[in-house]
This record gives sequence, structure tokens and C-alpha cells, in this order.
Amino acid sequence: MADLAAVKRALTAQRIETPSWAYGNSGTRFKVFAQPGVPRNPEEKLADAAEVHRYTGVAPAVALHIPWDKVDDYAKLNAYAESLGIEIGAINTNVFQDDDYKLGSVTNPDPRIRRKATDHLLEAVDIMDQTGSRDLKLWFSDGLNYPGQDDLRNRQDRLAAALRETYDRLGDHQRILLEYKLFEPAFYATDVPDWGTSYAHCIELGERATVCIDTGHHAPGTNIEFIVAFLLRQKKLGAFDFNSRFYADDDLMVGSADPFQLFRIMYEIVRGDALNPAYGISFMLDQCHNIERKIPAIIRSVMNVQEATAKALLVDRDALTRAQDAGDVLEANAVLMDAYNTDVRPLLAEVRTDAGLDPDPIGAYRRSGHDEKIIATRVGGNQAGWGA
Ligand code: AOS
Ligand code: ZN
Ligand code: ZN
Repeated sequence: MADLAAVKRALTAQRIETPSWAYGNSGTRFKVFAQPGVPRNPEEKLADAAEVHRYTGVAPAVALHIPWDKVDDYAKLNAYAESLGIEIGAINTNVFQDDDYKLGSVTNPDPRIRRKATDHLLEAVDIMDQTGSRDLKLWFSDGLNYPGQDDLRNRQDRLAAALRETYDRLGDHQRILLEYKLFEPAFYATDVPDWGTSYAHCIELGERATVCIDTGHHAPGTNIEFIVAFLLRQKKLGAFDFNSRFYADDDLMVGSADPFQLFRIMYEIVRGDALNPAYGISFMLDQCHNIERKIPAIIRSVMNVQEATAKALLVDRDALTRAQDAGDVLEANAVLMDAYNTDVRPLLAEVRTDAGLDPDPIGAYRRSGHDEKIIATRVGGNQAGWGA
């Protein structure tokens, strides 16, 4: 049996970072359905993130995206976050929304464009100095649409050079999280397509470069928990971008399409003793809420991660080891499934009540009147985000 008091402690200590862009309008390449009450500026995104933290108690950090969240005074933005009881988390860069980047950013054949892209990465580190952020999250849309379009290997050299320059600019407490993505927007080849490529570049860079696993960025059927286990063993897992996918990079609410996969991922985290924030893994959401109300969707996402985590913590690890050592295939699988099939909602309600929170975060948010207030007071919100 898992130790219930320890499970509760672990759930109380858990931290999940939410993304600023999930609070703004977003959509697909076909249509952005604007919602009433969405934030009009970074401050209002922080205010919405503070609501998520108010009702969940485990989401005190919000990731920013530059330039979508560009402000003149980051120290002031930081102070505002603090006044709301939250903090600024990872700084996300954007080297994909500029005409110059049609043929790539840091891998572009044109040295002028590579310089511009690398300068943006360096500027993001300057911002981190002001926000006190630890994490620089890099995602490159760079890639090729056609065989022969550019030299695959030269592009790796250019990528390595930009990463090196950025890494060397980091302060002692700062680190790079290098994300990978199988395809899109490039369709033939992507310059950082998989965890192996990200891992190899991180090894080359040094110990403050680690891999970010976006759960939506794999081929169908990929065993993501294996990647988690492998990277943990190598001490090269730095972060997650959690979201859920049916087909490709759907960015839907984490745990909605495949809660069992999320449980399997969180089990490897628990197995690797990597849940506690002190271990250094950043559990971030990277989602877009195109048709549902955003704040309750983000609260739901946080709860989905908590539920998967609670189930992972409930795995009877001694019984599992015994069954595995005995080669008892069915029993080992049963031990895991017993935990997965446990209804952990009452346990999480208890954890919330113990922390002085409402046991029902979404209900509490709905009753708070915040949604009505933002709809009435925020006129003209259409902050940039995916597809905006
Ligand atoms: C893109 O597909 C990636 O998931 C990025 O992590 C992210 O969505 C983007 O950089 C927004 O900041
Ligand atoms: Zn991502
Ligand atoms: Zn993505």
C-alpha cells in the first residue's frame, strides 16, 4: 500500500506552470473564435493565471512568450505578478512569426537572418535577468518542405552555433529547455524533430541544457513514458509542455484524449523521484482553448495532471517490484491498473480542503463571478496567440 500521508504531501507540493498564451484568443489556421473577456495585455493574462492558482493552489507560475508578452518594464510586470500571488516562469522565444524566417531562423542559410534570430534568443535571456526566470524555452519551427531544399547537416551546425552562443550568455541559475517537434510547419524535415536530436544538442551544450517534452509532438503510438524514463536516467529531462492530442499538435486539454498515457508518464516521474519542484523539472501546460472558456479549461487541465499524479503516487511500488522480479506479468500489470482505476477525486478534494481551498475548483471559479466581471470590463481583447 502507498503511504497516504506521503501521497498527500507530494500532491500539496506539486507545481504546474500555465502558459500566458492559453489565456488569449487562439484558433486554427481556419478560424479564431474570439471570446468575450479575454486579456488585452500581459497584466490581464497574469490576472487570469492568478485565478487558476487561487482555485487550484498548485499553479503559481506563468510562462511568458516574447514578443506576445513584450512590455517596457519587466521588473514592474514581475512586481505585479508578485502582488497577485504568482510569479513569472519560463520565457518562451518566437523565431517563427516573421517573414524573415520563411527558410528558417537559426538554421537559415542567410547569416543575417541567423544573427537576427540568435539576437532574439539573447534578448530573451536579458528579459529573464529582469523577471528572475530560470528557464529559457526554445522551440524552433525550422525545417524543410522539400528534399534538397537545404543541406540537412549544415543546418545542424548552424543550430549548434546559435545554441552555443545562447547557452554561453546564460547566468549561473539559468538554463535552456530545448523542445522538439516531429513536423509542422515544415513537412519534409524538421531541424529538431525528436528527443534524440534535442538530447544530443543538450549534451553538447552542457549541464544547464535539458530536453522539454511536449506531449503533442510525437508520431502516433510513440511511447512517451519511455522517453521520460530514459531522459530521467540521463538527468536530461528539464520540462514538459503538457497537452493532449488526437491527431497531431492538437494542444487540447492535457489528459483529455488519453488520461492513461498521462498516468503512465506521471508514474515514470514518481518512479524517478522527480515530482518535487526541488528536482528541477518544470511541469508546464502548452495549450490553446479555442472553443471552451479559457480559465475553467486551464483549471480542468491542472486538475487532470493532479489526478494522473495522484494515481501514479498510489501505485503499490513494493507489490509491483515483487511481481516484476517474479516475472509475474499479469500481477505486475494488475498492480499498475489498480492504481489507475482508483477514483482519486475524493483524495484530491481532501488535499484541497486541507490547504484551505474549495474542494471543487471549477465550481468555485464559476461561483466567484470572475468570468462575468472580465466579460463586462474587458472590451476589445484579442491578444496574439496561435492563429490570432
Ligand atoms: C509549438 O508547437 C510548440 O509547442 C511551442 O512550445 C509553443 O506552443 C510555442 O512556442 C508558443 O510559445
Ligand atoms: Zn510546446
Ligand atoms: Zn506544439
